[in-house]
Amino acid sequence: MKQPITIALSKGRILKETLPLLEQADIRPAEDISKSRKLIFDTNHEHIKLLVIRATDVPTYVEYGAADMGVAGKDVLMEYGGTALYEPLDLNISRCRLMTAGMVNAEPVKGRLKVASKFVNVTKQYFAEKGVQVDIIKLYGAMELAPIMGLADRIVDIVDTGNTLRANGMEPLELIAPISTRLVVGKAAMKMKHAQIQPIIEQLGQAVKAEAE
Ligand code: PRT
Ligand code: MG
Repeated sequence: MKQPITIALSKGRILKETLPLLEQADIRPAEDISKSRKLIFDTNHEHIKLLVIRATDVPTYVEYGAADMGVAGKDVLMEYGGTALYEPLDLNISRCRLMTAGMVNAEPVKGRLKVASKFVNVTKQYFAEKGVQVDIIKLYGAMELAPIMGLADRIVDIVDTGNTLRANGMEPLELIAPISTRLVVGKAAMKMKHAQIQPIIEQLGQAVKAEAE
């Protein structure tokens, strides 16, 4: 009997790009995830189950062993922090950049810089490493609104084409990190379920390579 493996997937845009990679690695959900309200899915392998959860919850499930492996954006993993997860594979999907941004033609800031973001840990670390003192304002969405309304001088957010920033009179300023989606594995799972996990990592690695060609 194979040991059971649970893979936690980030729903939303990452999920759409993850499913074709899983398919190439011969892992297929037993039913159409997009047409279901379920959170747990059987697959074509009796021992493999998929969870479909919020991206920010993926590292938590994997760290505590409630899932053995997971798929999440590097931005989410950086914000989660810690060393509890192995990151054996860059899936090379949902690529984007984590950046600072501000209003075009902004007045020079007097006093401490106010920075709005949902990535408060990453923001804190980035400005601390630069030796810049900032006040960080936690938001849960629509970061672009904060400088327009005078809530913050800068934001830290995901940028892809830059269209969202431009549409709101803003511009990208500094690159914090290039972002892509990663496969993560829990430390306990890697040890206890290595025989089941290693082939999945290898097959996903092949799928990523095939995509790049
Ligand atoms: O919706 P929810 O709050 O649950 O989560 P979410 O919006 O973070 O999830 P989702 O499905 O949007 O996926 C987010 C993950 O996809 C991130 O963690 C990144 O790893 C990755 N990713 C890749 C992106 C983008 N590209 C992206 N463009 N995540 C968000 N965006 C947003 C960005 O926040 C901004 O509003 O798109 C806008 C910028 O895009 P451009 O093209 O206008 O620059
Ligand atoms: Mg979203």
